[in-house]
Amino acid sequence: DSEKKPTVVFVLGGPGSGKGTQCANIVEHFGYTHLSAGDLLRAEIKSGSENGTMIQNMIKEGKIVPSEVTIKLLQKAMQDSGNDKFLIDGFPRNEENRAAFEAVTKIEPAFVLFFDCPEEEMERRILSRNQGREDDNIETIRKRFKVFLESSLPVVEYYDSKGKVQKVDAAKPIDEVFEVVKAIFTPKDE
Ligand code: UP5
Ligand code: MG
Repeated sequence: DSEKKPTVVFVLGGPGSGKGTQCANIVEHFGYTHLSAGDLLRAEIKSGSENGTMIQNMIKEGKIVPSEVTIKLLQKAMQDSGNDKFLIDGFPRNEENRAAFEAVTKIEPAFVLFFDCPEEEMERRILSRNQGREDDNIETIRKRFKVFLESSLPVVEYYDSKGKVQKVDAAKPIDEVFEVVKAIFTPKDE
């Protein structure tokens, strides 16, 4: 059809790599709407929806919520935003997420922003965050790391094989990471 498709950037990286932090910066400078799949799922738990308990249990175990649930939330948030440029943070987390999103929305990402960070640093950040997240305890953090390595990194590798990954060293201080991110989003002349 003739409807113009929105621009989507997938923002991926391990737990605590700084996805949410950097997305907030990108929104301020480049007019994107930030959609954190994890935030949308946590809001769904709070809303008391019928899926809430299932989502809560999966997040507590560091498991990946079924694609159809997450994709519905993302689609609704995209429609409600009125914008046509999105940072989708923390999704797709596995091959099935990726294929389902493409099949349902017919959207392919413009590129993938990948925050590369050593596990010790990510663990330190999460343990000092103190925002009351139910998955920010050492047992769940270990499970999240395992799922990231086994299921989510292959998605990054898939997009890398298509030349679509912009990899950023995320172990540096927040402002230094953003300098690199800013250059990626700044339109180049010719
Ligand atoms: N911080 C950030 N950058 C820093 C820097 N450069 N130097 C020093 N400190 C830095 O940052 C984490 C902390 O580190 C903050 O205190 C920050 O100030 C500091 P943040 O920006 O929050 O990192 P982020 O990568 O967003 O970490 P988050 O914990 O949100 O990542 P996860 O991927 O683990 O969490 P998410 O919310 O995406 O998913 C949670 C769970 O939801 C998943 O485990 C899964 O169970 C479920 N889920 C799905 O099932 N499907 C989905 O599609 C998405 C989620
Ligand atoms: Mg986050």
